[in-house]
Amino acid sequence: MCGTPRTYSCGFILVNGRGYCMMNWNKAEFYACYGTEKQIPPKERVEIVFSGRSNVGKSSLINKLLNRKTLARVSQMPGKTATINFYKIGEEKSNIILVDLPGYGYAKVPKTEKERWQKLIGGYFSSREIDLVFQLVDFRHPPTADDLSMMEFYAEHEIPFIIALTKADKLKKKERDERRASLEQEIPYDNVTVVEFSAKTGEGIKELQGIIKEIIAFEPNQK
Ligand SMILES: Nc1nc2c(ncn2[C@@H]2O[C@H](COP(=O)(O)OP(=O)(O)OP(=O)(O)O)[C@@H](O)[C@H]2O)c(=O)[nH]1
Ligand SMILES: [Mg+2]
Repeated sequence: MCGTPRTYSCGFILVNGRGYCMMNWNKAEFYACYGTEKQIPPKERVEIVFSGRSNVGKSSLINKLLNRKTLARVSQMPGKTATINFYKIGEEKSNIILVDLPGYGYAKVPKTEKERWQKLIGGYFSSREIDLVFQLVDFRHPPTADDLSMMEFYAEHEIPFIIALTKADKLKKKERDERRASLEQEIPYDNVTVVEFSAKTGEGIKELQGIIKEIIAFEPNQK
C-alpha cells in the first residue's frame, strides 16, 4: 500500500507514513448548545475549547477560524455567549467540535448567574478529556486573576492549553514589545505556546489553524 493515500473522515490523509490534514475550514455548522450541566452529553468527538473572560474575543476567533462572520454570535456587550456552544467543522462525517464557552469575569453578572456558570463549566470539564484549550487573554492587559485561575485549573488537571493573545490590532509595536516582555513574568508556565491574534486583521490565524490540524492529526481514528 506504499504511496497510496489513506483518507480519514476528519480530513487527515496518510501518505507514505506522513500525515497531512485537509481540513475544510469553510464547512462548519452550529451543532448544539447547553445551558445546564445535565444537558451536556458524553464526549464522542475531538473537542477544542475556547476559554476566556467576557468580551475577550472567543466567538470572534471561532468565526475567523471558520471564515464566517456570524456563525458564533459576537457582541460589544459582555456576556453574549451564555451557553456552551458546539460548532462542528469539516466534512459531514467529521468529528471535530469547536467549543465556545461562556465568558467569565463580567462584574455586572448577578451572583446566581455566576453560580450557574461555575456549575456548567465545572460539569463540562469534569465529564471529559479535553483535546486542547485555547485560553484567550487580551493582549493589551495583564492576565486577570480569573485568567490565571483558569490556567491553573488546566495545568492541575493536565488539560493541554495554549494562549491566544487577542485584539493584537489594537496595540502599537512598542506596546506589543512591552506586553510581550511583561507576559513572560505574568504567565507562570514555561513552554506554553503563545500566539498573537487579531480577528480584525487575521494575524495569527494560520498558526492557530496549524495547531488545530496537529491535534486532529493525532486523532486519525476518530470517526
Ligand atoms: N479590534 C478588535 N476587536 C475584536 C477582536 N476580537 C473581538 N473583538 C471585539 O470584541 C467584542 C467582543 O467579542 P466577542 O467575540 O463577542 O467576545 P467573547 O469572548 O465571545 O464574549 P462573550 O460571549 O461575552 O464571552 C466585539 O465587539 C468584537 O468585535 C479583535 O481581534 N480586534
Ligand atoms: Mg462569545
